[in-house]
Amino acid sequence: EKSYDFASMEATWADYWERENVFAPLDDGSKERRYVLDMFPYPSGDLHMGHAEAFAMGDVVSRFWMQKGYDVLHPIGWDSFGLPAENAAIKNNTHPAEWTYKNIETQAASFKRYGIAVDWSRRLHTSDPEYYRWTQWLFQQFYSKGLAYRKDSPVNWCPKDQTVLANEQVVNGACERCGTQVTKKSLNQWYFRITEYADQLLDDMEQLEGHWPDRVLAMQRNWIGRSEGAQVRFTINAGGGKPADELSVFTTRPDTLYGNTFFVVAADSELALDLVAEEQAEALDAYREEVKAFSDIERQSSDRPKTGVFLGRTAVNPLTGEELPIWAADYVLADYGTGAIMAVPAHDQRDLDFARAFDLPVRVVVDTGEGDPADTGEATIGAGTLVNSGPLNGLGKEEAISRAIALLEEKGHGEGQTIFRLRDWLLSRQRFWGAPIPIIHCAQCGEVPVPEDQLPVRLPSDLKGEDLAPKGQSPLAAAKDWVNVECPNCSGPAQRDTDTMDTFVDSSWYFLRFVSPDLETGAFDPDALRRWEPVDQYVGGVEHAILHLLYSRFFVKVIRDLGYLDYDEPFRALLNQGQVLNQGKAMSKSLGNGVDLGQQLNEYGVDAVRTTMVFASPPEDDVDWADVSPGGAGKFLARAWRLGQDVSSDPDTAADGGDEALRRVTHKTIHEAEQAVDAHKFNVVVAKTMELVNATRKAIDSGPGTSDPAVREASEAVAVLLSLYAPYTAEDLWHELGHDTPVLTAGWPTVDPMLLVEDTVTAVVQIKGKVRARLEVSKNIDAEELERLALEDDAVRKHIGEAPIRKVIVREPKLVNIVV
Ligand code: ANZ
Ligand code: ZN
Repeated sequence: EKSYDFASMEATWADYWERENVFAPLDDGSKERRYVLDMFPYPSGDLHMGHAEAFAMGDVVSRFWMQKGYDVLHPIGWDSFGLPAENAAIKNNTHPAEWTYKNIETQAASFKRYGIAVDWSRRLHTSDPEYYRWTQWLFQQFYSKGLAYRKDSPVNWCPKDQTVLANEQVVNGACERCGTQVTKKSLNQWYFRITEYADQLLDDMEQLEGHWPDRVLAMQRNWIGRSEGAQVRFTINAGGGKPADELSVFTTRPDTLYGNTFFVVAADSELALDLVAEEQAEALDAYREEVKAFSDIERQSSDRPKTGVFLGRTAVNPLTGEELPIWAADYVLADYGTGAIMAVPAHDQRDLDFARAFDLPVRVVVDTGEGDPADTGEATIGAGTLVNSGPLNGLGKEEAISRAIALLEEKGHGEGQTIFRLRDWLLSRQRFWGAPIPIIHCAQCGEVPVPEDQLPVRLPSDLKGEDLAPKGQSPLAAAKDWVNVECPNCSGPAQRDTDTMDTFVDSSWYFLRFVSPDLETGAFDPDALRRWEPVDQYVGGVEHAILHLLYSRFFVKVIRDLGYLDYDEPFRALLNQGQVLNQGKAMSKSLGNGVDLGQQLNEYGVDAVRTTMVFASPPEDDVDWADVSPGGAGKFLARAWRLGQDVSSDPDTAADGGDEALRRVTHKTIHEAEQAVDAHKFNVVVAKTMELVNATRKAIDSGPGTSDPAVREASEAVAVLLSLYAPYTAEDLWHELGHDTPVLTAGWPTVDPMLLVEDTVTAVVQIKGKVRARLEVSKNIDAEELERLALEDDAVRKHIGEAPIRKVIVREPKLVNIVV
C-alpha cells in the first residue's frame, strides 16, 4: 500500500499542470468569465509567509470559480521597479536589473511550487521595456489631456537618500526608509491632476459599497476629504510698509463668523511673506526656519504646544467690521484651502489653544449649553443656538450656515465652496530604476513628448553601482549620451527629462495589461478589455487601502474618458487578507520571530501549509503561526487522500444511488462549502471537508463499504473541495479515484435539493415505561447520538434525579427507554 508522500506529489503534479496548461482561460467568450487578481508581488528576495497567505486566499476564489465552470483569468506579474533594487545595485556594484530579475526567477519558482492556479503565459514585469513603453504611452495620454503637468513646489526631501518623499513616506518627520529628518525643498516636479477626479472618486464609491471592506472605503473617503463650506474674503489694512490687500479663507463654519477674533496664515506659505509687516519680517524668518523640521502630521497634532508670530497687520471681518490681528503659525497648512484661516477660538480647539497661548480673545457665538471655552479650555463644537451674532442670532447651526453664506454672497464678500483634502499626485522621482518620463525639453519648443514610435524611452544599461548613488538629481542626468538628444519638433539640441515615474504609476494599470500582455500595438486590446474587465475579485493587503487603490481607480476613470473603457471602477470586489503573525506579533528580524516559508514547505508540504493558512481563520483575520498546526493539517490531508486508496479506481462505479445517509452529508457539505466561499469564509470550507472525510471513512469502515456508489460520490466531492486549497492532494486523490483529467476540470458537483431536506422524526423518551420527553431528531440518527440527546434532556434529567441508571434501551430513531 502507498503512503501519503507530499514531496513526490508536488514533483508529479506541478509538471502535469504545466503540461496540460490547466490554469489558462479559454478566452474565447464561450463561457461566462471571472477575473481574479492578487496584488502583484514586489521582487524582494524569495516569497515569505505573507505571500503564502495572500495567494492561498486568491487561489480559493479562483479555483472555486474554475470548478463552477467560469472562464477564469487569474494572472500574475511583478511590480519590479523601485528603490530596493537600486540600493542593492549600489551596494553590489551591479545594474538594478540583475537583482530584480534574479529575485523574480526565485519567486516564480516558489509560486509554481506553491501550486497557485495562475496563467503563467500572461506573466509581466513592470520593469520590462515592453511594459514600461505603455506606461510612458499612458503618461503621454494624460499629458495631452492636461492631466500631467509640472510645477515648482515644496516637497518632502530626504537629505540622505537625496530623494523626494511622498507624505506617507514621512513618519514622525523622518524618512520612512532611513530615519533621517526630512526637510522641505522647492523642486520642479511632475504631477497627475488627480484632484480633477476628486468628486468622481468619492461618488463612485457607492458602486463599491458592500463589496469592498468598509474600513477601506472609509480610508479612501477620508483621504479624498470633501469639505463643504464657504470662501470668505477679508480686507487687509495697509500697514507695516505694505499696501492694503485681500485675504480669502476657507471655512466649514461660516455660522461662526461673529466669533472670529483673529486670523492665522500658514507660516511656511508665500502668503505669510507677502503679508508680513517690515518690522516683523525677521521674526517670521526665524520662525519659518524653526517649523521646517516638522511634518504636516506633526504640525496639525493637537497635543503639540501652539507656536506662532504676529505679522504686524490687521484684517477686517466683512460681517462684523471688526479689525483683527493676523498671525502666522504652523498649525495652518500652506496647501489646504487658501493657507489662511479665520480663527474662531470658542468653537475650534486648535484656535482655542492658540488663543490661550497668545492671550487672544475668545467669543462664544453658538450656545451649546456647555461651559465657556475661555474657562474650560474646551472648544464647543456641537450644534446650538447662535448668540452674539447680529442677524444670525437665534438660528440653529445649519440655518446659520446657509444664512451666513447668503449674506456673504449678497455683499460680494464670499460664496459657498467645496474643497478637497486630496492633492495632485506627485509622480516624478529623482531615481534611476523607474520608467523614464517620456518628455524632451527644448530651449525653443519647451516640453515635447517623445513621439509614440520612439517609445519606449529605455533606461541606459551601462549605469551601475556608484553611478546610481543619490546626488540630489536623477542619476540619469549624468548619462550625457542618453540625456542629449535632438528635439523631435525642431531638430535643435534638446535634453531628455531625467526623472523617472513613481512606481505607483506602473501598478495603476497592470490589471489592464493582463488581458493582452503581449500586445505590441497598444497598451491593451479593447476587445480583450471588454471581455475581461473589470476585475471581479481583487485580493491584497490593507496596506494598499489608500494609494494603490485610489491611483488605480483614477487611472481607470481617465482611461475611460480617453475612450478605451466603459466602466468606472477597476475592482468590483476587494478582499483584504490578514497578516501572518508569530507569537502574536508581526514577523520581524529584530524580534527574531520570523518563520521561513521554504522551511515550512519542506517540512510539512505545500498543501499542509496552504490548508493551515486557509483553515486558521476567515481570510480577513490574522493568523498566528504559533497557534496553528501544519502537522495536524498534514494528517487530515493524508486521511482524505487515503480514501482514494480504498475506493475502487473505476470511475464508472459512480451512480446516483447508494447509502442515503452519506449522500445527505455529501450534498449538504457541497452546498455549505459553496455558501462559505461566497461569504469569504474559506476556513469553513476546510472544516466541511473534514466532516465529509470522517463521514466517508465511517461509511467505508462500518457502513455500506467501499463499493457503494455513495462512497465514491463522497470521495470525489472530497477531491473537488480539496482542489480549492490543497491542490496536490486533490489532484492525486482524483487520479487515484481513476480519473485521467485534472481535478480542476471536474466541475463543482450539482447539489440535489431533495438531499438537503432534513428528514426528522419524533423520538419518545420513556422512564419506567412513562413518556417523559419527545425529541425532534434526524431520521438517520445513530443509537449513540440518540441516547446522548435523551440523557441530556432537561425533563429527563429531572425525572431521573439522583437515581442510578440501570439500563438504557435505544431503538433509533424513535424510542429511548431508560430503566432506573
Ligand atoms: C472657522 C471655523 C470655526 C472652522 C469653527 C472650524 C470650526 P476640514 O473639515 O478639515 O475641511 N482650516 C481651513 N484651512 C486650513 C488650513 N490650511 N490649515 C488648517 N486648518 C484649516 O476643516 C476646515 C476647517 O479647518 C476650516 O473651518 C478652518 O477652520 C480650518 F468653529 O473656519 B474653520
Ligand atoms: Zn525644439
